[in-house]
Amino acid sequence: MGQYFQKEFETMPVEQIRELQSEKLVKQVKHVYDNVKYYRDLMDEKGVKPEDIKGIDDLHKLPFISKEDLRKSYPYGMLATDLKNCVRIHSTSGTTGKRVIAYYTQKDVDMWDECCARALTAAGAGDEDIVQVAYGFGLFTGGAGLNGGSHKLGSLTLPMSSGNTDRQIQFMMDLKSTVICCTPSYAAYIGEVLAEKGYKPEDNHLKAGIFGAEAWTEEMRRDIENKLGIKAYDIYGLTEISGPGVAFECESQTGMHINEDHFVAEIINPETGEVLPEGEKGELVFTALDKEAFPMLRYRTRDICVLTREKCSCGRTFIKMCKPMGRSDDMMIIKGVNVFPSQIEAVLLNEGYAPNYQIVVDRVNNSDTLDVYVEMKDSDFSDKIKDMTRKEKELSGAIKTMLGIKPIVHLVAPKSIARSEGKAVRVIDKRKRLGITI
Ligand code: DLL
Repeated sequence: MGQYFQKEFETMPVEQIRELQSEKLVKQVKHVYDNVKYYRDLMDEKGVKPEDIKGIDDLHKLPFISKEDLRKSYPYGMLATDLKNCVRIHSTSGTTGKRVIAYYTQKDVDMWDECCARALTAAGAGDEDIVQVAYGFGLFTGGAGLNGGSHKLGSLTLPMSSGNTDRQIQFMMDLKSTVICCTPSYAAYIGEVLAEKGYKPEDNHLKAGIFGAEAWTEEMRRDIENKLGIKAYDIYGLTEISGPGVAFECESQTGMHINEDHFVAEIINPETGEVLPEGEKGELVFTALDKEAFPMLRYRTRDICVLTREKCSCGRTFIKMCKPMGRSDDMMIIKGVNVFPSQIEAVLLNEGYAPNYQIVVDRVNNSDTLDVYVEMKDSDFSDKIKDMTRKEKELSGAIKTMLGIKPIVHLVAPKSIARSEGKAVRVIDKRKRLGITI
């Protein structure tokens, strides 16, 4: 294979990549300092001026941006250009339910689409392929990103969005899709439904799948590959840094190449902020070098990861990140949605419940489940099943409004949830038994 979408960048000698990054960083810092008051204040507070940043070796001098900063600067505080230059937004949920809104100029969208086209090309796609995009479309970046990448490549693009599995399968079979893009859990589910319908893996025309947005294991990779008869590739990204395609896997399936001509990655100690040497485990931090509208400098992803720069058999020179190994905050990803326990707690309090609750997350038949056990106050406790069921439904609806996903709520007797003497165990993530750590 050895196919590249933009060979000159993807195989650029490491020294040259660093020069390119340095050149871009100097310009980008000036752009941000001049146009984003919020970040200018952070720099001033730290006593750093744009002139202090002469290249990539000075990156560590810049202040970090955290999700909290994005929440504080909501909705326009991080915007670095006139709104009239922006052509699109995408969004993700934030810690207190306040969403992070990312803005894109046309140039930003083009750069992002190219990153996704690189990922598709690395998975063997080209203009003769039929790419079924079964990530969600809308505020989520999954659908739009892979859709844009597939267009850049000239593939025939099926903008299916997620869900409606019968229709997915009908299009996949009738139009002979060759590449599918969706979350790994949805891919596994599609595989199951195909088998239930009596299809064998060789009956479909798929050759590759591009799966990401949530944690998945090597076992799950093998399961999906067997069920669909394909090669399964990982893809990583986050809304703040553009979306999918920040990093992507090549045929060697040994970690994801970070698109280093656009993004600089660092690993830091999440407690101290100190930059760690290559090969050490810590929090992944990204600096976007080319973004015009929403230019993140040293954004703390909270993803725990390791970076390695080894010669790759695919010929790409970009550094590789391992699969994210967990998070340095308490964010969970459930059915592809970012969920913080504090969001659920906020709903409970708002609905008049005491904050005695437990969240149980699991993965059953390759699909995430969310159960919330909520203790009732003596005054609310009723022996009428009808009353209890109604209350459970109401609470489930209120949580769905906040998160976008519907939990099963179980109202339980007063004082029945174990009290803890230390940190309360609010979350039981049973997916850990499957090796899934996010
Ligand atoms: O999930 C972007 C995306 C869409 C990536 C489609 C890949 C495919 P957010 O909703 O902002 O963006 O969530 C970002 O998801 O910080 C990670 O914790 C997690 N994540 C993304 N990709 C992977 C992956 C999209 N391949 C957060 N493996 C990130 C594990 C992933 N976790």
